[in-house]
Amino acid sequence: MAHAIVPAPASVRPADGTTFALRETTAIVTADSPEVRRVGEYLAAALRPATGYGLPVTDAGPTQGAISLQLTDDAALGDEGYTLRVTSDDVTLTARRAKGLFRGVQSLRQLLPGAVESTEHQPGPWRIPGGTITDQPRFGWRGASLDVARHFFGVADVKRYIDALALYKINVLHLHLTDDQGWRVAIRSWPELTNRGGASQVGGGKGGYYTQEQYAEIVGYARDRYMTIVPEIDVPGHTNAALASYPELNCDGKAREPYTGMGVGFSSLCVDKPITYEFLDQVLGELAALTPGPYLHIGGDEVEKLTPAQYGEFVTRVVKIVESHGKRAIGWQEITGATLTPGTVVQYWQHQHAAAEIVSRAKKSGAKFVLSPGNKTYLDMKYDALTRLGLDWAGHIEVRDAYDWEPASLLDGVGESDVAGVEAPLWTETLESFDDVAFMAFPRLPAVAELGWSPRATHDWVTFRRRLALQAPRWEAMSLNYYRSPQVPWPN
Ligand code: TNX
Repeated sequence: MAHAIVPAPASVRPADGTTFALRETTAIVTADSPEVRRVGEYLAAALRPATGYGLPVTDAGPTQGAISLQLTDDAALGDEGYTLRVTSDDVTLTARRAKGLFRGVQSLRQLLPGAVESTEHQPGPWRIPGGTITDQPRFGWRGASLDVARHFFGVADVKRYIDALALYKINVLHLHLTDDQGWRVAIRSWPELTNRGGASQVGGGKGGYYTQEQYAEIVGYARDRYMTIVPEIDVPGHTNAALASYPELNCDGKAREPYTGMGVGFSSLCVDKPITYEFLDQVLGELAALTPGPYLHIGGDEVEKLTPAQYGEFVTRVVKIVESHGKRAIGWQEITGATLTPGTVVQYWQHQHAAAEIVSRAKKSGAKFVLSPGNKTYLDMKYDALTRLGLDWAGHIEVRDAYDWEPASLLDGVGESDVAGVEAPLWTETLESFDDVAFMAFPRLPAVAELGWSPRATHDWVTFRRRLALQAPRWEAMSLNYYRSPQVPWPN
């Protein structure tokens, strides 16, 4: 299997027996555009350490013998599509936008031996199989989320996760920034949120938070990889960290104690107090100003302390606050209990709940779905009974479970055009290190990434697991922890 790319490209035409070999003298030639040149530099930086080659990036040299990155006006490729042509003489990557070239570069990386990801010099040879790939995504939202509230993960860890996600053409990173156990992004008008609310985590460790500069650094790092950050401020529940930081946010005016357990559903903002809405306006306003992406995630899940009417009114108001700051709202499926505006996105997660009402209410308001079914996409679920990390409320999720489902027929009444995309959440109640995160995400994250990117016609477990198996040498070269599922024919 020469073209072992994940997610599967829309079309691969191999030229059997033909290969292009990277050499000492290979150049990367780009279109005369600063953005395209940056993609060329990204490719060169990815390949230099292991190959030891100079791989000069130039916008002038001959394309003969080179890897060339060019722009085309072929509208059929869309914004993220690309064509990758490999002959024995040269490699030509074309797209309408730099973004498409960036996605194509990920395919190119995967056509090289996995050892190319090593940060140390490797022997090679560095052959790329010949042929033509034409590719573009099925869905525009191919997300992963990371809970930095239950356990805090610093900027370096988030960047590492972004790099691993980019390889699988993920284009949304949803950061769960606040929860009962911690508030992880500094808000200048409410400094105690992080001073007090950011100072612990599940199990009682010291927690942490991002300064606004650090948050901006994450946003910029993601943007350089054509990935949108969607920040989540989870309200009205999951708010103990805020309630512990400011007594005035509580209905009884008394600050709560910091929480370091793993329970859910016990906290709520005080929906009757005007200060609650001033608070939200200022928090969401600061976050909107720091976030170039179009969405703010308002959570809305698992509220046990409010009546349905109180909840509905509250969420309706918060959606308006988000829009007053020029953003669109996304929330967990429970937000269908509010009056939503068109352009709002509903994130489906709880497969045990009757979906019919959620679907009809979302569709009535013109909202689209991001699909994160708990029993398929929750990367924090154990793989099987023996998995040391993770939870099991949605069941065990082996690699095949994460892969074998179809987004356009998951929910009755929700077809292809109602689906914005898919997202794989990673909750971190039981995860303390980057190695823990990677172990739960790999290899299931690539399975969900493929459902988001690849056309339905390519869906096939037997070929998927073979392509997936060939990612392992790459993960080893990247020192990326992963679960050696018995369902996957790993190469060694
Ligand atoms: C449910 S998913 C939650 C999270 C937990 C997760 C653990 C969702 C909207 N809420 O608060 O961390 O389960 O799997």
